[in-house]
Amino acid sequence: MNLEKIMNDLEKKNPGEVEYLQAVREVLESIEEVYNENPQFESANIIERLVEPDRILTFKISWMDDSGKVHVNRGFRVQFNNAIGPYKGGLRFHPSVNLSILKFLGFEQIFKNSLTTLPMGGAKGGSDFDPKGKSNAEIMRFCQGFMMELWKIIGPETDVPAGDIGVGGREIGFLYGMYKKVARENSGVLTGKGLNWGGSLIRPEATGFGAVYFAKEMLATKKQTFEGKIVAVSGFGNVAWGAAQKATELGGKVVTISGPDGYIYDPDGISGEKIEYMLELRASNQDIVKPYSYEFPNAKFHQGKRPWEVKCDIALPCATQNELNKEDAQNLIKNGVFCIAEGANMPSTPEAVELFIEHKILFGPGKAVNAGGVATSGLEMSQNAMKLSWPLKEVDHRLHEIMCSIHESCVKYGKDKEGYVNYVKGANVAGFLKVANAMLDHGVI
Ligand code: NDP
Ligand code: 2IT
Repeated sequence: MNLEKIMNDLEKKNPGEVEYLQAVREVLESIEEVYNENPQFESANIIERLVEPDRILTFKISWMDDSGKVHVNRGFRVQFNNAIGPYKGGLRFHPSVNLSILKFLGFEQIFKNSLTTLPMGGAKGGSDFDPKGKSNAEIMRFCQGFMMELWKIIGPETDVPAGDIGVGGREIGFLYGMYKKVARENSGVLTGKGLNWGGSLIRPEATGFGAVYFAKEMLATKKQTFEGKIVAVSGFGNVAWGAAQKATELGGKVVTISGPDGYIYDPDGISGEKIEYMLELRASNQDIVKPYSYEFPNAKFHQGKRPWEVKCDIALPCATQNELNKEDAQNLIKNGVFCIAEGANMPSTPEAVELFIEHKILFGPGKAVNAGGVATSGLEMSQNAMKLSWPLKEVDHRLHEIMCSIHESCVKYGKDKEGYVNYVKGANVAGFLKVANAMLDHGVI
């Protein structure tokens, strides 16, 4: 593999798509060795076929706000690769959404979904719509407009979207309502649905719970547990909430949450009613981390700062891409961190990842650590196909088993001669091999 030539060609073809190029480079660097050992991949031109999405749908959403003003947003669905199953991946509503971000997320999703052991291809979609400060009625009208375009290319055996940043249970409800009206079927095309209409128990918690289950496995390789550990979490959304809850349950003390405006340090630990309060904050659609420090006076709000300056044993970045840079990594290492598990997608910059690996710290990349979300989406699809619902214990047990199996795959392909597990390499190689071999089986299509 001529990595630099591939990257140069890709940069020319996709100018300015920084996040997408970053995600591709990370995967290619990891798989270079196994790719070169298997000439059948090169003969079938697997890399060029893998980095090009199967198709991208771009569309316009015009919608009216409560005052009668008309707005226009852009919607996307990137169907990246369906070698091992129907396209599957979330929808993100955030003003920063563009094609580069959705292509990076869709590309990551191919390997993440492959790791889950379930038959799901990779996709991502969303819009530059900003849910912040919008009323329920505005959100509903926007979701309906979005689905009026998206429904044409999705289906329970074709492409199954779910949530991501800015898309939670409420949005999935509005999207699903419109889908079943126009498609005239009720077979569960989205995941993350409400429990009364085809949703799965544990799906809302699954990404955060799964991330902590994965971190637990990483810690066990060093005979460590969460018990008594100081845990720094970023974000205060769906993933951060589940991670904080499970880390606390396992005996850890979560001392931070964050938003784009800064972070909260709570020396008493963020647990119980405080975690519930996080949910209230999230649901309010406002700029919101600050109110936490009014509600719980021992907690301090650090304006414009990130939680990585706090002394902690375990760091769980659960907010967004590139939210932990080289300087943050240096701070964490200096303060004695020994495990980083990425609840978000690509939250650490390549320089930060390099530092963690150089210092032989337990570092779990997003596509392995946060795969519990999409895995439980896969379990929701299974339940919908069987037209039944599993009890909570069964879903949680399956999620736990899947996270252990992903951990095993990472160790299998990532352990070096000295016994250090490079989870980035392990996850990328394991994810890649399954997809690449499926592509070979299917011929040139
Ligand atoms: P949410 O919308 O529920 O929460 C995202 C959180 O991150 C919000 O608190 C948001 O605040 C905050 N945030 C956004 N930008 C920044 C920033 N620049 N700095 C600090 N905080 C920021 O999304 P999720 O919890 O669902 O998603 C979080 C991450 O997890 C994303 O990377 C997502 O791709 C990933 N993920 C999600 C899965 C899921 O099942 N939901 C599954 C796997 C991964 P604000 O809204 O104010 O900007
Ligand atoms: O990034 C992700 O894995 C998600 N947002 C969840 C995708 C899904 O289909 O459940």
